[in-house]
Amino acid sequence: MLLLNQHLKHNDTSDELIELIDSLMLSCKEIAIKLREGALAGVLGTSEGVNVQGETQKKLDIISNDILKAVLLDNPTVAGVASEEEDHPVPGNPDGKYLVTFDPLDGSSNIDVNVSVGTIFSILECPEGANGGDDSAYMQSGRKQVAAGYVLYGPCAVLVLTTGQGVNMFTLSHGGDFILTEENVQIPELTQEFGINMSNQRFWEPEMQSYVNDLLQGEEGPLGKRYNMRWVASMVAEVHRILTRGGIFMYPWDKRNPSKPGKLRLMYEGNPMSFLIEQAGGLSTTCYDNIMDIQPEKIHQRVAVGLGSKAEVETMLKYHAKD
Ligand code: AFP
Repeated sequence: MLLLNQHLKHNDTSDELIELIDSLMLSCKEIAIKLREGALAGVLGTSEGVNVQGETQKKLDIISNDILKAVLLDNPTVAGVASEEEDHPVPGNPDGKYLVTFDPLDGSSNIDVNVSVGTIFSILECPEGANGGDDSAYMQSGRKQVAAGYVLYGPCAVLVLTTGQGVNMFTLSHGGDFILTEENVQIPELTQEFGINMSNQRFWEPEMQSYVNDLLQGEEGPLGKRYNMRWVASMVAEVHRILTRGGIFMYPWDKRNPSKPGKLRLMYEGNPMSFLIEQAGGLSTTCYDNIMDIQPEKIHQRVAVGLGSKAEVETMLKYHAKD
């Protein structure tokens, strides 16, 4: 039985990074407790607030954000944090080594119906002399991530983590420890399962429409096999399914609002999930560029996402290839 800290030490993770991951997990355990209590703790439902993206905030979005902020900003390694629920980054220790971006409770529209949600995080180094309260400090491509992961709050709470040396899964025990349960996770190259919100079909680019039409044609179509479809509407649950049994997940560009290329956010959804997927042997793309190669311009920047099993993502990319 290997505890998270022991695993990180075995892999020569620096003491500072271990300390930071410890704080992140302390926050996630608190969030897990709040989620478990649900209606008993009066935490379900919608708050009065709207976040910077104009989305209604759930009470638990705010509670989770407050927990993460308080614990992380108390950690001397943290120079600043940027969250989905904060308009601007919040500075921490001016001498701190790391910046943390996070989506405190991804999939929160699912809370009231008791479906899996998760906390997604990405860790970057704070550039020399930069201020963790300035957007500019965070404008680093996904390739610069030091570590990334998520905690999925499902029937059990699972941490999925990469520090750039593969992907490992840790299950939260009754005693409050994250214990290594899956080592060096690898995504199967091929799949017969896809996830996309089909209700947006008419807004997609013709290339994506054509790819999904072919998926739906199954064994009679050009792809020659029957596909199944899953859509949880919590990205953490979709990525977890893909890491566990393969598949392709897409939240593509759509024309509903040209200023929002896709629904998902680059800094705390696209980049950390792409880091995990690539480390597990998969691919993650906007359909045109590798997500982790994008040079960010805004903290809350949106990005089109297509990720999962390598061969399947490559097939999707062929539909988008410009001659
Ligand atoms: P919420 O956190 O607002 O529930 O959004 C979840 C999410 O960002 C991502 O986790 C899902 O994959 C996606 O949005 C679901 O989007 P649809 O509501 O269009 O299905």
